[in-house]
Amino acid sequence: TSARTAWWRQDRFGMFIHFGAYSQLEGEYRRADGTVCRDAEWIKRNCQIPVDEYEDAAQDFNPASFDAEAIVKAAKDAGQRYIVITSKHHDGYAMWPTKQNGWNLRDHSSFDQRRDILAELKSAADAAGIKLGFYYSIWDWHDPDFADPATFPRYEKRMYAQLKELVDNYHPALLWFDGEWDADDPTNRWSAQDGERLQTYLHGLDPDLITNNRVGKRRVVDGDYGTPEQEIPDAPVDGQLWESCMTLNGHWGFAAYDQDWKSPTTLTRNLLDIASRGGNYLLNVGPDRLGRVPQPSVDRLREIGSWLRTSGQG
Ligand code: FUL
Repeated sequence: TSARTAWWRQDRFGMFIHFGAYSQLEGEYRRADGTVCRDAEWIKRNCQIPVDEYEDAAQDFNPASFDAEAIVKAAKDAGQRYIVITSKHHDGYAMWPTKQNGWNLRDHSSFDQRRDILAELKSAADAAGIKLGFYYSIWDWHDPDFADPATFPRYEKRMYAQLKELVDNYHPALLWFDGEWDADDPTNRWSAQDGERLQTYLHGLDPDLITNNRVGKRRVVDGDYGTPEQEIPDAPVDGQLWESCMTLNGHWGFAAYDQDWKSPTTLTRNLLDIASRGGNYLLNVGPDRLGRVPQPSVDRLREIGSWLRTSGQG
């Protein structure tokens, strides 16, 4: 275990935030024939929303109520010590004013053009002594150069440029990669070597940057830690560091119809269970179209925090 991961190993408990253009739909896509298809951050693909319709929805996206200080406070009250927010999910929509394309919250939305939610979150987190990291999907459904092996190098160049923007402009402590798997997409050819090259590049930009294993092929040697999803492994694999990421209800992105919230008892037990096995716990919130964290999420975070405080762990 290296010095690089020292803070992360100590922090143990973090907040995941899934927020993007999909949040505008709040989990529901109404087709022209009146039928409704439901999903969260996967809604574009799983409900087969045509590109122009998805782009139209993003044009209306106006998360005016996004409140970085309130989010950081909710994390802090819960006993969470780091935050990882989606800077770009599989839909390719960038949540910062990237210069690599126009498919981003600054150039393709109804949001106040002076605002930058990643910058807001960074300064609120810094002020509270909370570390900030960014989720970044390698898989991209929107960029036309992604799916064709002949043009993939052009996509990859833009991806490197986007990551440089993120590192240089926001100084994240961690990058949480995703979407490296083959899924059912034969054009998704991200290889172990691609991952190693990216990792080397990132450490050239900032040697302290922590990355998860999805930067490569989820091998023990890929990135700094393993990423079990919605599960608590019995034991660490080969002594590898690990972090279980989990949802508070059944979805990562906001889904208005999903009111199936886990109980504070379950959530607190999960934290203890994970910590006792030497892992980290990354617990997700999905803000609504206006950028507000759902009240049931805030309530549960507060309950976990109050348990930690009364039991002397906080
Ligand atoms: C998965 C993604 O496909 C989900 O949308 C979510 O981001 C989860 C944390 O990782 O692989």
